[in-house]
Amino acid sequence: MAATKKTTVTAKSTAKKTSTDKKTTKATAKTPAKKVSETKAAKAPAKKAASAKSASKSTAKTAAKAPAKKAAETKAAKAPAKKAAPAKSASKSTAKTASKSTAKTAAKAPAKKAAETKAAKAPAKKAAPAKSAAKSTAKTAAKAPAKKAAATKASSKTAASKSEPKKVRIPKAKKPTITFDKELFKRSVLYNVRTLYRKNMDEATPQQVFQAVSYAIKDQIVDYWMKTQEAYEQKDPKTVYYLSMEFLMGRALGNNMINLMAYKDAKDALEELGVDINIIEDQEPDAALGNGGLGRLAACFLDSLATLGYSAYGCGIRYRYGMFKQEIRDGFQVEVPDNWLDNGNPFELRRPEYTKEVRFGGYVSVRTDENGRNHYYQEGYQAVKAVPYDHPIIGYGNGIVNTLRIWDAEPVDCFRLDSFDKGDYQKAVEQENLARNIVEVLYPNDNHYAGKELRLKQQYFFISASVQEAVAKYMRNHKNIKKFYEKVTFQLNDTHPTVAIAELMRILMDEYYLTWDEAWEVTTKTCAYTNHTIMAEALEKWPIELFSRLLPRIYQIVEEINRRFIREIETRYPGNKEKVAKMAIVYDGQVKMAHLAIVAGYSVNGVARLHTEILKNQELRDFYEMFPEKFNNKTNGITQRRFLLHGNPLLADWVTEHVGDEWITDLPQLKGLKVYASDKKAQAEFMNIKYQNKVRLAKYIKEHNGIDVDPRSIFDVQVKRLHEYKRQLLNILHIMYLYNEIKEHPEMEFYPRTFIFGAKAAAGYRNAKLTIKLINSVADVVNNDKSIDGKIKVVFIENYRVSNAEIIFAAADVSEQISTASKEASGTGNMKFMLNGAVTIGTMDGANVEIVEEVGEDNAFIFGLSSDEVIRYENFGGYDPMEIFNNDPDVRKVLMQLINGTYSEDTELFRPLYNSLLNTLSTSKADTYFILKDFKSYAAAQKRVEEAYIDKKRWASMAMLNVACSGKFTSDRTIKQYVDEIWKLDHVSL
Ligand code: NBG
Repeated sequence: MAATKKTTVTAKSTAKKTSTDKKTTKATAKTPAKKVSETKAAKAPAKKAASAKSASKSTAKTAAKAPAKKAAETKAAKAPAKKAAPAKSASKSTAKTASKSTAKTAAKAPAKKAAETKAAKAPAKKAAPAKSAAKSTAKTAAKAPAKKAAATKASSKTAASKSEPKKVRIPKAKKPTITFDKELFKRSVLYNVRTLYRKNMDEATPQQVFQAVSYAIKDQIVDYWMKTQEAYEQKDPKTVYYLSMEFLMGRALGNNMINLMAYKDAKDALEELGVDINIIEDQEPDAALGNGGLGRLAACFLDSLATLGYSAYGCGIRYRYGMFKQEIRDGFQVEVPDNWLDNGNPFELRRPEYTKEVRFGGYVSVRTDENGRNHYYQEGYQAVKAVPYDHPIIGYGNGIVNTLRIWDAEPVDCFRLDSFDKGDYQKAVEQENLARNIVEVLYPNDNHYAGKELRLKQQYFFISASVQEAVAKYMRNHKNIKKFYEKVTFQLNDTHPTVAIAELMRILMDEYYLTWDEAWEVTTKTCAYTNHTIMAEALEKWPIELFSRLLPRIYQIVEEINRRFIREIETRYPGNKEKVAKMAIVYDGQVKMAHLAIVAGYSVNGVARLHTEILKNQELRDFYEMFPEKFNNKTNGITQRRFLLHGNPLLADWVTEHVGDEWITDLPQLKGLKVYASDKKAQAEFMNIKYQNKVRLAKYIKEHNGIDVDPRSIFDVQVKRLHEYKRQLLNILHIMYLYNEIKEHPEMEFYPRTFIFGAKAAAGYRNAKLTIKLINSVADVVNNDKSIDGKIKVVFIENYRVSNAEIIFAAADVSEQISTASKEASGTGNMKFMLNGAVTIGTMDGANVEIVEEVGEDNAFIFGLSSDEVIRYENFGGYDPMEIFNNDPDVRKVLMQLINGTYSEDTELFRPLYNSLLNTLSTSKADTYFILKDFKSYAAAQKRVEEAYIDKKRWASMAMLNVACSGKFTSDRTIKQYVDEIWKLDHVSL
């Protein structure tokens, strides 16, 4: 049956319309010829192509690059053997060259080289950090506890099986498939500095050296990238497209070197060139194309997919400005644009040959063919060109290089004034503006739906391009579009990419002429949905008016999906109007994206066990009742390659010395550390490493905040997005309370503490921004009060992001995970802290529940209402914060200090926070997040933290057990579960 009989969107004359297909072909065919820069890019050697665009920006820095073409040619001629190979034959010669150069190095190599080559041949586990593997002490150490480890195995097994119904086996890399040529790398760096900047090493700025180093690394990546794609062509594995508005990648250089197993070699090489690798890494701006956990999860997933050897694309948007740069002025957050592409991006590759056209607005016209089938055409639309940029995603030590493909927008046609009549002129300007605006900036909202028109445009823009390309790629190698789902699966990262469902239906019906039922079968076997929140304000609901105006054909399809779904509800629950009202996709003037994703998705998953249970029993109860088989849990995870191996090299080496290096790709190996938790020597070593990391962070804080902190104090850290439900306010109110206590009882025992915060607030989120100001105001008072003898320090780290997070996690003693129970879907920071040996103080929320289950209640500090209690209060009432205010003098004192000038001369400044807790204005519910309710139990838990810390042995043991028990929380485990239970991908090795 054809899509819909009823054309709800104005169907105007169809006479003018030729075929849609023709138009697309024409547009694409025109494209390359016109774009000068594209042609240039295409001609330039691979490496240059990427920077072609930025190189053309003539700044002083790039002046040296200016004669790009010539430079490139000369370079090719002079370049070291490997590079000289002409671009075309490069792929063929890759294998040869690679093995040749290894052989050559080995032949030349004196003792040290030989050892490296040997290491390279040895099984993955030995090769990793060549140095430490070679240390015989390491070996003995690794062997020693083996027996003991076996003893603890039984008990740990039970713990694991409690939380993990199915044991996840992660395939191990059999042998290292990659080599890194250090000498070639050095030559390449020197060469790049010369050709890019006409400088010698000693003249180049750190930024220039960073560029040169990155291009040298990219050279070594490209061979593997091509080999991987060749292997995928041959083996034709099923591919997952991870569709996400956000990829919070952070920096690429260090991570790429780590995953090439080249970090230590590169570090030595740079040292030999007189350069400190840390300074070079610090030159790279974070790719902050995400807000928080959701975007960082996507980045960790890409790392794991490549490491485990699965064919995967990340698909997203190449925002010109990612997450804003946060500056703190006078204690307030100020948002500064983050021009992350300013110096060009050495790792990206522009791929104009995969350009797609995306259409907005206009109207749909219908034409019936001779067989009586309706055909739908979008007309009078505005179009924009989607041009992909590819970023390599390197698997750890296995030679697999997947792709993160992010789309840039360009105007469809170049501006040719002469050929435009008035109407065309107007349209051309509008299309130019559309292209300029659409990818301009990431909306800085975390867990919050803002309903902006441009946001919906962004969503459809990258989804249409990604789905078009996925279909086109499939059709290049397969004949039968009806079997698309056998080779392709789309994972929708939250509801943001949900238009993919209707877009796939559109392509299948309008371009491949499948019937509705055929298209529906393919679509519902292709799309799967992950829910990341139950926060009501985060749910995406688009007004019909906006949705249908912007995406007329897509809206028709959504309406038809809705019509059929309502019929299904009515069959199942005859006469039950309430069900329809609650479950319909289009209702009350709104398009509900979560409902669409659930109805069309073959899988619906939450991101931690508790969260999934809440979805099934509360938020999505009706849907669970109707489609129980779709619901499943995938507890989040994080990549240990970035958050331990790269972020905490001291601990990483220590761990390797004790349990070998298999943990890098098999994190549960860390359980071998359990036997050391009570070993005096190991405890001392471990705590010394923590101390070194605290010194490193203290130095960072001194440099960036000008505050002196004592690395011997307890580092108590809360870093995450600022949101009321995450309750940074609870933390700072408690600090105010402690400060009062110390002032009132100067003689009281108090172990010095440094409270560290880091958080960005959404630009328009008043209470969140005010909380930042409050933290800084308390810091001002407390840090400068000589009378408390430095017992408390409060630090707000400016511009919290992935790169400084790595340093912060490594240095933390205490991990603050204090969200209102039921509100934090999972959390992933909690896992990064745990992996780095911080002990959690937290509520039974999100993945905290599973963390406590792994590490044991004795090794965490749990407090506060349970999720059931919170939900009960929410549904049935019974909580009045005023009662606590009236009866608890400590709480009352702290709250009064918000409005009595203690922390601000302007006594009205913090009034909104005060009001949010007590609702003196009766405008909204008081203390929505149960801060006062949990205050006392939080304070008691903090007291227990202090007692535990004073007992050095106990603390060391707790911290070490946290590391030892963190194995479950690797994103490798999460991805393996997605692969086995949802996506059913085929494993590929090179
Ligand atoms: C966030 C949750 C976190 C969770 C991440 C990743 C959104 C909408 N959700 O608890 O708040 O860890 O997703 O799943 O950003």
